[in-house]
Amino acid sequence: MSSDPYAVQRRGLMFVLSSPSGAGKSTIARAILDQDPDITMSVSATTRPRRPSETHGKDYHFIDRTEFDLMVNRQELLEYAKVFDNYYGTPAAPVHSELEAGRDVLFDIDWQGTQQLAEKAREDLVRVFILPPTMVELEHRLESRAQDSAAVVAKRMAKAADEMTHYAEYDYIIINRDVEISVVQALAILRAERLKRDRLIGLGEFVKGLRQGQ
Ligand SMILES: Nc1nc2c(ncn2[C@@H]2O[C@H](COP(=O)(O)OP(=O)(O)OP(=O)(O)O)[C@@H](O)[C@H]2O)c(=O)[nH]1
Ligand SMILES: [Mg+2]
Repeated sequence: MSSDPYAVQRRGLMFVLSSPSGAGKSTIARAILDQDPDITMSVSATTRPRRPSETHGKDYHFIDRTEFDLMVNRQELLEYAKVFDNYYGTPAAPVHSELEAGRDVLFDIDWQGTQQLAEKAREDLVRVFILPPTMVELEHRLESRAQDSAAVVAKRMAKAADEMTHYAEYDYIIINRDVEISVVQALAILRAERLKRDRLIGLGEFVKGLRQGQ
């Protein structure tokens, strides 16, 4: 942070991406992290088994149900929900330290978690919902991932239609026809939201300084 007494600083924001399974949320999230240095990923805790492609502590903190319940009881989670038979939750401490340092945090969480964050921190929250262009496209994407069994793909397809009904609880909608365009759109939302007057700290003093010729 600057030592300039009139410097304008900023509260960090919570940037949430949600979508039905396979709409491209994880790809967009990764691109945002690659292209913007001021946002970090919130690493969730989950009881879901780790996939071979995943790293503990990077993709998720893979924990068992007992540990998960302990975190809930100790109120260490900012939100949590059951998604597809497993529990997922956001550890609160890293989020708070990032926000306090004026950095933004990216969340890949479902609509249930987003509702809980909205109750706790509405003014710091920016909610983006990603929709697939068509259901046929969504099914193709789920099948081509090939990291889940056919039964799991079928279950996720069935749930996608339900999940999509929550679009109205979000601030922004991206229809992911072309992932490159979607990334540009997500970054545009992020960068515009950073400039919101309400997030800026010390603005009154800054303008006062300007008016005094500084
Ligand atoms: N509420 C909540 N949801 C989470 C959290 N972490 C992940 N999720 C959601 O749980 C769902 C399943 O995530 P995963 O098991 O990683 O599966 P995936 O293959 O990435 O599935 P999709 O991202 O839905 O395509 C996704 O919708 C995630 O957004 C969390 O901490 N809280
Ligand atoms: Mg995902």
